[in-house]
Amino acid sequence: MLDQIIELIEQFDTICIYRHILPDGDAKGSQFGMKSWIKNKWPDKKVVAIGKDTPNSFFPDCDQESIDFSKALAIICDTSNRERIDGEGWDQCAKVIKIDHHPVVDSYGDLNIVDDTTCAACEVIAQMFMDHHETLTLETATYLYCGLLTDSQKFSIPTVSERSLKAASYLVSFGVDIQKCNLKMFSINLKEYGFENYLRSKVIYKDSLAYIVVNKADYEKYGITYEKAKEKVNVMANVDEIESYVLYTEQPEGNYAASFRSKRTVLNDIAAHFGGGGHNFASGAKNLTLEDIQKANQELIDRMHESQK
Ligand SMILES: [Mn+2]
Repeated sequence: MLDQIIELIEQFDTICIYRHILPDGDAKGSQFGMKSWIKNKWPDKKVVAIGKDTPNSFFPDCDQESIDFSKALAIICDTSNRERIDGEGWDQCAKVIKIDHHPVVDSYGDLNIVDDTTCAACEVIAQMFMDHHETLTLETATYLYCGLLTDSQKFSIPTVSERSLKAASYLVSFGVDIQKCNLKMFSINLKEYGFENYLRSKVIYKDSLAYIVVNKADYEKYGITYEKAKEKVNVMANVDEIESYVLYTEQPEGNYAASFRSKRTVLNDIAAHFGGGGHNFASGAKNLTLEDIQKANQELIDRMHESQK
């Protein structure tokens, strides 16, 4: 598969690399991992990372260059459907490669490399590099490792396999500083720590479901952005009595974004009922009303009852 990517890269002088909106560690890790790999292997090519910058102390900013998209190759990482692609111009590019690990809903690429048995787009990329015996720079390996680390939630979710750990080991063989990556990806400041404690105090339990409804005024009081607040669903993770958990975050324009998580219960079809989607055990939806929240909670409880039968 890497051969096909290499063949396409060699046909173009400009390569635009995209990721999904509201990028997480895997989105940025796969984007900047690919950018750094291409830049190192083909130093004369113009390689641009495209997307709206979000504050992050680790990954670089995107590039602000004018591009003739019609003569460019687009590589789109970690993005299941075209609506979630961050940035413009990809659909004007001469060829499009999709590299992803979400269940297939939209094969928008000319070349689609998707493996939904992996836990990260960074894992898909690392597997290809490993199978191809690529020698990576420390920078490339570090970006990919950071993405794999975040999407696998520190190698703890059901999709983590022997292959994931082999990919991690391959990346680490290029000198990745494991502790530094862990701190860069998971350290929080005191403000966020206070907000997490506030969220924990707001948890509502119903059967094996836990959920939090957080309003704009609540996160703003802690100086937390909507994007950051939305990531905090994991304050309900790793509790024996909680099988499924949801964070409902009020959107700046009103209504709520839902982040659905579970240990072993498939939930992404429930997210789909509310216009969203994602992975089996980690999915999301937007624009839920307070009434939708009640409905979603009931569907989750019913699903857990069904799966216990
Ligand atoms: Mn991902």
